[in-house]
Amino acid sequence: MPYVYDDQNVFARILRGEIPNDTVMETTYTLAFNDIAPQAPVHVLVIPKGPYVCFDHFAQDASAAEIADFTRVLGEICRAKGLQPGEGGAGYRLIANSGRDAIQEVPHMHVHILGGRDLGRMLA
Ligand code: DGP
Repeated sequence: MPYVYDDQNVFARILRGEIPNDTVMETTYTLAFNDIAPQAPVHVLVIPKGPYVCFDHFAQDASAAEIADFTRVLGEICRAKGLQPGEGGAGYRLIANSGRDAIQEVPHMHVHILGGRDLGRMLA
């Protein structure tokens, strides 16, 4: 069944400038901003600007340029925050809640970057 995108979801409204956000990085295809209810010292949400409901939708339908840009932004933010394990940082966790069982709250594809503390063994 094809995905149906709800353009009234909160991240669509952020992308249209209807709701303010604390932007961390913006590129042609991607926006990153601080989570409104941070679960760690670093808690950034990275979203594609395109209308993708969840990770599966993005992985299927996004262009190679969108996917490459999104991935690059994830890495750049982790490095900019000093989390990069290969360069002396303590690491980080990326989470893409997708669908009902993952309790995806906002139906616009997003990846959480969490870091800055011991995140434990739980996934989220
Ligand atoms: P998820 O369960 O993966 O769909 O998480 C959605 C996240 O979005 C959650 O951590 C809270 C965050 N969030 C919800 N509304 C807003 C908002 O208006 N602004 C910002 N910055 N974050 C929001």
